[in-house]
Amino acid sequence: MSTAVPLTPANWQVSRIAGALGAEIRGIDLARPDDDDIAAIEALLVEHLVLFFPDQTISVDEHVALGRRFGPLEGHPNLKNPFTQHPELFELAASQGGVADEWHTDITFRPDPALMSILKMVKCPAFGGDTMWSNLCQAYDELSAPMQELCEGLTALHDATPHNKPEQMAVHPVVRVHPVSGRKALYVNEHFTRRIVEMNATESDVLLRYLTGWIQKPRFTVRYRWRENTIAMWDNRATQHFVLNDFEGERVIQRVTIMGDRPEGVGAPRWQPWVRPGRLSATSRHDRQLYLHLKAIEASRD
Ligand SMILES: O=C(O)CCC(=O)C(=O)O
Ligand SMILES: [Fe+2]
Repeated sequence: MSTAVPLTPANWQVSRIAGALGAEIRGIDLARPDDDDIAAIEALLVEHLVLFFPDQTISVDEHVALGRRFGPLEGHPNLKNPFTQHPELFELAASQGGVADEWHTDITFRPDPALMSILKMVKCPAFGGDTMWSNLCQAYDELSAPMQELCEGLTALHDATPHNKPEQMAVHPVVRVHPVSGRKALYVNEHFTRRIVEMNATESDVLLRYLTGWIQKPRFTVRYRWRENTIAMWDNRATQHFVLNDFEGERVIQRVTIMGDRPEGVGAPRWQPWVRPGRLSATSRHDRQLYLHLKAIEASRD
């Protein structure tokens, strides 16, 4: 197998737009990418983590076809999709509450969260509504060595409470290893991550608050000012994103989501899941969700 990095086609212009992540790409027509274009995009995505392609007037069919070139697609597991002819296409409209103004990696309440997403800006407001992304590899790299070591040994429980489905849960490593670049990424987010499995509830709250706030440091981020018909692609294995809820009027995005990636940690968790000592009490409720989920995982193994 060749390990050569695919070359960026000579007629593309690639401009980095922030120190941490993000590049704008011009010179390609995403309605008709060939195999070399797809390979070049995959390589650029691993390098820059989020790519922006301005002035791409692709149709819904072309958007879905583009997504399929990168892997199997999936519509949103919980949120309603108005595009019945394309169950894989997901639309968010501000007029229907579709503003994702909390930092998150997509769909981490699933055992196999999204691998990447391709978003088209369909209607954008006259001002505001920018989206931010954060580089989770840099956020990990800049932690102190003892904090890195602690985090590498931990796992966390994620759930779909933001979609009113707290029963949908998954456990992931707190530090995941990117399957292509091999870089380590800090893999907890304020939207879906509920609990560090190996810690008591108060320790978990403090550490999660710290880590989910840490990834928001401006130095790790890029902020993108949209224009209609810009396509964005992000590597969902190594980024979080956030939409600024500072606009008036309508804002509509359409997204296809490439699924199927199961996060790998640095190694097995270094500690056992937290077990509350002593008898049941009022505070036992803080461990109930964790306890029930771990029992369900155990039962499914039997
Ligand atoms: O509207 C955006 O810019 C991004 C929305 C979002 O969180 C997503 O599509 O996953
Ligand atoms: Fe999102």
